[in-house]
Amino acid sequence: MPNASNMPALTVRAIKATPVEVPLNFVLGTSQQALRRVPLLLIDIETEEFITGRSYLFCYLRAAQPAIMSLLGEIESLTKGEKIDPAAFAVRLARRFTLIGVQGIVRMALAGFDTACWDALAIAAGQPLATVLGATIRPIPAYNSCGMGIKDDLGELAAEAETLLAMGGFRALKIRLGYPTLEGDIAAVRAVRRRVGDRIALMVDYNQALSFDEALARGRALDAENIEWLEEPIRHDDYAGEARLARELKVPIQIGENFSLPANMQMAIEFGAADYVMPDLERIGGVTGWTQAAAIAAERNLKMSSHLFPEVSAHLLAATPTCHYLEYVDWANELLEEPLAIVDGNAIIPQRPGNGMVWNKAAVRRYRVE
Ligand code: SMN
Ligand code: MG
Repeated sequence: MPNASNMPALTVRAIKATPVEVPLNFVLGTSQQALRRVPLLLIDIETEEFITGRSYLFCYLRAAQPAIMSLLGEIESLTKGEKIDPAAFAVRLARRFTLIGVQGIVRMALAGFDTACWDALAIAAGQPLATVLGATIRPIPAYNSCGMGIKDDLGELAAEAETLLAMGGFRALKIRLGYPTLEGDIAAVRAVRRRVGDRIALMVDYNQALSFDEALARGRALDAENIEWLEEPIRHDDYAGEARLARELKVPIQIGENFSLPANMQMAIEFGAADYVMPDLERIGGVTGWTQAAAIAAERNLKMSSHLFPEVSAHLLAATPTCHYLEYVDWANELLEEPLAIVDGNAIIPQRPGNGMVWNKAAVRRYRVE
């Protein structure tokens, strides 16, 4: 992991946060909720050296946007005038937020700040983020995670699968499960499989919908369906339950979008709760947290994928020894001057300095919320 002491010196001048809400091109019908629009928070860290670092957060709820903005204001007052050093900031800010706790929206604000700091450093170094992290730029295998929500009409689901695969030559996609019955889940998987053929990897995601017994029954049925992974079948923090499922089932258990900081991932791994892991940039602790998580996964030889934030995650997966799959979503495309490109099912890491994200001002104006 590079350290900021041998990186260009940059000084925090201001943190700007812009709340937007973007409509999704494909409704995301999870077992918990159908997402039609997503509230994002665009972050710009301005420096005395006139370099700006960028990141964005997914706020889940509109109500979380002003709360996270307010926390970023607090982070600004704690770092203004200081030299950007993400590892040192992480330690100092964690101490400053110990009493409220560094989970939930506090964690998201800290991760957004960390990620934008790394962008500024990489821009100042004149290198893509992946290169600054010591990686060689290469295409990153991706699956299309847009849409594929729970649908009454399985013909429509199969048709959506075809559309999504064609978007960038994808060879993998994720189906949201948690239909009222086991038979409903299997029917959905088979409808998609029949349409896309045997060579496409299909992941399935329950978003924590099942009890342990239901998960065991549905997992056994899925064992026969050639599934790439079974994601969050039960409560995300029931590590003992997930470990039993991982032992009983052939289909690999995938968790990680709810790991809050690398320590949480470490604990899950010690339980044997996961065959694969997929940390989320804003929950694992930004670029700093991700690189620590990648080292933990490498030590255990566990395949590691990403959750959302494909633009930054592509760089991070290039620097992840056990890199598995990038989760592709198109949510930020309209907001970016140059959206992440997918070619033959791989994410193409841009050669531009930094993480490559520059806001499209007209789109930001269009989707800005107050
Ligand atoms: C997911 C969770 C929350 C928002 C969007 C998508 C889902 C995933 O669990 O893994 O893509
Ligand atoms: Mg998921």
